[in-house]
Amino acid sequence: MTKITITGSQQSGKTTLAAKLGKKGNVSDFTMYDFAKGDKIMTIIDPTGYPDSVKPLISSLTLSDIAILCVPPTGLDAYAGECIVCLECMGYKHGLVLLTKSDTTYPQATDELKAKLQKITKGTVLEHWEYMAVSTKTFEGMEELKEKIFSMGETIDEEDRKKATLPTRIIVDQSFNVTGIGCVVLGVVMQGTVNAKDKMTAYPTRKPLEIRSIQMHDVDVKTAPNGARVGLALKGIQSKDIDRGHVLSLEEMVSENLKIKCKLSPFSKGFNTGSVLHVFVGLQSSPMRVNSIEKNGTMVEKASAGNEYVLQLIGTKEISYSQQDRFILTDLDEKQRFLGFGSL
Ligand SMILES: Nc1nc2c(ncn2[C@@H]2O[C@H](COP(=O)(O)OP(=O)(O)OP(=O)(O)O)[C@@H](O)[C@H]2O)c(=O)[nH]1
Ligand SMILES: [Mg+2]
Repeated sequence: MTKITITGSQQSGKTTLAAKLGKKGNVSDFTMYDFAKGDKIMTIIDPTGYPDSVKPLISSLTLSDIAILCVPPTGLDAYAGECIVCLECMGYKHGLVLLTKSDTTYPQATDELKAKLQKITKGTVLEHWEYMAVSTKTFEGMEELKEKIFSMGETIDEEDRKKATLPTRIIVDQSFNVTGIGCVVLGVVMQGTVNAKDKMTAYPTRKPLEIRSIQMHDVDVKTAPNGARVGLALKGIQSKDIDRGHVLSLEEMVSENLKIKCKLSPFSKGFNTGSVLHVFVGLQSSPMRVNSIEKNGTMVEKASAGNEYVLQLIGTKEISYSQQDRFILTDLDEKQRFLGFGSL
């Protein structure tokens, strides 16, 4: 079960591509498209609320395994540049660069664009991503693209199997009430395995619950592995008490404030003590004030591009996280909004 986020330049054919790959399903500030044929199942996410907001981009990528960066013959725009910084901050492992609208250009120009992009992305997570030329008009490259996604999906499933015995964590992206069933949530098993009758807790609210039943792509199952997109009917909790971003887990840390080690992107403007950042973890986010910045044990006033610091951040909203989570730091007032990332 492969989950893919489509990012890239504006008007590069992202939405057209998503609609060609799957059937339109759930719509919010990101739109899901589903494809299922035998055991080949994929969900394609189009973060339509981006670039207005960075949240749908981070959320879609968090819920996915593969990122696709679409670049049309006209090249990268500022938003595709920002998507690259985002992928770099997230340490995104699997992805593809698609040279879209190939029907409107020539093979030589496509090769030149590829060489240019490879130069720009050298030293980033995109460095070893494969390039493919596609057209949703002539269908050039579309079959190869699907095959590529499924073969990458097999590698990812293999990696997921290794994480199946870790403590179960599920990120919720939707919750609603179904008459006669009660609270139902949709989300992704990020780690471990979920079974019917499991007792878990919703974080950051710390509300206990029980898994009543599980569905994967509308089919009832008793258990769902790491990597699966699931629908869960829950017992002991009401849909008003659980929301997008909540984590179902056995144990998470919960706090309003954070002390994290962080690395700033070379493409950020940096920030000062007293600045207000928007910190993302999973599908949660919180505005936080920079209380202190420490560099090699010494307090400093400013954090600058490319460097590492220890930050003390003060927030007013509880967020939940665990030891291995990555925090994404953003400044929503800047043109390029991604500042860097942090860890505990
Ligand atoms: N010639 C050609 N046109 C395409 C192709 N794919 C998309 N288009 C056209 O390009 C325009 C933009 O397509 P969208 O799919 O909306 O692109 P998008 O990246 O989702 O656009 P935004 O969400 O606004 O950034 C539309 O007019 C499409 O019909 C293609 O492969 N070839
Ligand atoms: Mg679009």
